[in-house]
Amino acid sequence: MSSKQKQSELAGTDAPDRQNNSKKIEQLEVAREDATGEALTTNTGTRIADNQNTLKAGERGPSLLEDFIMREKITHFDHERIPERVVHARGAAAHGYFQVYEPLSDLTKADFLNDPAKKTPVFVRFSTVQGPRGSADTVRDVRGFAVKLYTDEGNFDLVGNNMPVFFIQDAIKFPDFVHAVKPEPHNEIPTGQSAHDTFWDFVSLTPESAHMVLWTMSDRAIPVQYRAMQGFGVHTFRMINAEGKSVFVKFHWRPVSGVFSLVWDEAQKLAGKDPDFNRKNLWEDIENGDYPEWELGLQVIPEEDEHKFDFDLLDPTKLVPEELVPVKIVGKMTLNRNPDNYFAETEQAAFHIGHIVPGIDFSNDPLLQGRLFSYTDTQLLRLGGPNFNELPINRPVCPFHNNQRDALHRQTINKGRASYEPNSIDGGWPKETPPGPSGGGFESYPEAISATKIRKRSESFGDHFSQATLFWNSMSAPEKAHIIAAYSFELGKVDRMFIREREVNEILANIDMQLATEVAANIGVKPPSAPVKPDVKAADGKSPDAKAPDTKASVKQSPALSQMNLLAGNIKSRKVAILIAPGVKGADVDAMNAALKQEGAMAKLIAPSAAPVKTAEGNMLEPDGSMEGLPSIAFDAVFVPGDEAMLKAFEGNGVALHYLLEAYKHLKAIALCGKAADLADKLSLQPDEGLLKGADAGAVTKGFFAAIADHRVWAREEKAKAIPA
Ligand code: HDE
Repeated sequence: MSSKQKQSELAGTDAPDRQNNSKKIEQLEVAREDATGEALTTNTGTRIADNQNTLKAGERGPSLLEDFIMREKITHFDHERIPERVVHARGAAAHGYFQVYEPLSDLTKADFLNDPAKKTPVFVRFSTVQGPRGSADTVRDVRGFAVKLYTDEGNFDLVGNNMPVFFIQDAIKFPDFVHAVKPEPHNEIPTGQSAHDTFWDFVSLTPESAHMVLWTMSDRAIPVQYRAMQGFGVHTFRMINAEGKSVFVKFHWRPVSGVFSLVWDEAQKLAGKDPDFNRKNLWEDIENGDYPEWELGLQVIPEEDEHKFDFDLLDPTKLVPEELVPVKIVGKMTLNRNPDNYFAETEQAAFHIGHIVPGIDFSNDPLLQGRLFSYTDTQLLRLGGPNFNELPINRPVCPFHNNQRDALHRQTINKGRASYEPNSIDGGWPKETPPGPSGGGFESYPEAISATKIRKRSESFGDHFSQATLFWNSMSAPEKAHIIAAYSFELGKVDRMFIREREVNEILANIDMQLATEVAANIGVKPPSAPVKPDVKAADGKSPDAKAPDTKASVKQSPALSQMNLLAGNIKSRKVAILIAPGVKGADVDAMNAALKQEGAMAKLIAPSAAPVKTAEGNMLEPDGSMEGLPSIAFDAVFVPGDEAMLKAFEGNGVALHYLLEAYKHLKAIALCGKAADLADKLSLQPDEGLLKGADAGAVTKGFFAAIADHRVWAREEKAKAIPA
């Protein structure tokens, strides 16, 4: 049996719906290794007879240096670790494909954006930024959203985040920013958190970070799932069409599942009870055939409009409000296959913003320009030399030839005698491809530049607060309350009072006085009477709070920034806990299960213990987990079938009672059937549109599904505060 056959039999990986990314999958197949049915050998193929005992001088004697089998095994083990990514160390990834809806020939000559029949393989890695490889998934942090598109014209890496702006305007400040947010140098505390002095010291002294810090204090920093996040290219890029005409573009990924987040208490608990929450959901959804999808959106800005806005398109701390430039949806990305090996694929994936293809080009954003240096540099250290693009996960699916040679871990065996150009010995091959409308060699956009060499930031980068205020003004009341709570939590953990004061007076008060006043009250700082001019000079030497004149295109509110407006309006891919216990009404369980399935949601049966449960009808149900093992925080909603038996199951069972109380506290949809409805009174759960009671599953389904689609019962938030955490 071929290893390919074995592979597909084991994992079902050749299912037809996973074949769309086949070019890359076929390429990876060559590197796949499957030991099923094979002999255990050394790395040089010698079959091993005893893998349990070292070669010794006598049964009780010393080990012999001669034992090449033991030495090889232990040596390899000793060298297993490579440096983790200096940022974005914790991540999870999946394979899939991208398909454009209509040819975008007016915008770009990039081939993968011009052929709707073409399915371009992708590998996408999601990550947190601050924590190490072993840290928890659900911490408050930015999420990386790195997409590698294996196009027929070379790899295009769109290395973005789940937030559309960044903390700093110039790459030279990146090491300072990262040192400030990472664990403190003397004691390596805290892990996976920005709630500490050095982070707030830096950002309170860096007004350009105000906008992005506001995003990280919002619910965007605690997504429920990767598939529930937007992705953004952040920088302004260029696209160039076959006629050589260029436009500016901003890249967006819109999740088909909608955008929704955890609540903070849930995020903190998950970090302990299920640190792999996000990566596990991604994995399970793909294994279950419930493939995460995103639509690609473009904001297109003609060259002549470059200076039309009240911010600079090159400033990465600014977004382009969708009210000024709508997002044009152009294609869809589907993730449909899990990696076979975490290290070989996810860990060794080397993303680089500098991997682009003809038809796409950079802008002069100084953060983008600095990144062009950093990504190759970091792979040299992390992956041990300049041949990292030869690793199976990084290889392009199109041919690649050049005169780069040798170095550590070289894989290819380059034939020919000439490794230079021009040459006549090998007929001059490989040869350049002149630029062309399509299939041509890469050509940088011939942007005219007349400039003086200077270390100075453009004055057009000087307004640091208007867009932070725009974001704040665009939030709904619950979102604003969460932002205030997040600043209060984080700053409350800052030991130095002068840092708390600086953040309130010089940053928050410049964004919004209500925000500053409420946070101040929560962290023991005297509420400001007026915004204080930041006591630092921006890099342009001007005061950093200078607001741009209102003469240019601007907006005061952007509904597109509020998550409340980004729900999908359905319950597809939501996770629902169906609680069961001996004597449960099996008809309710079956009815709800079927109804959820029909809507594309996923249900799990959760029992007091992991033991099988006998229904009132006498059937046996296998629970998917116990209430302790799969707590309510792992689900979007909870369903309690009838009847009296369920009431009994809750009696004297603190874990079960906590299950419902916690779901209520976290504003989740809860449906109670038959006699089990008495639980609401027992637990003093006050009725609202997310707490459904009915005779049976059929009676509650409609309201239950509507509440799940809304994701949280925000109206309950005040009442729920009384429930102990
Ligand atoms: Fe990165 N960033 N970054 N970054 N970044 C890295 O590259 C860097 C920035 C982003 O899943 C590193 O391979 C500099 C913005 C993602 O493998 C490193 C600057 C955005 C990932 C690096 C930035 C990102 C990285 C660490 C300021 C959003 C994870 C390991 C100039 C648009 C990719 C690595 C993955 C990773 C440098 C700013 C996104 C050190 C110098 C802005 C998603 O090269």
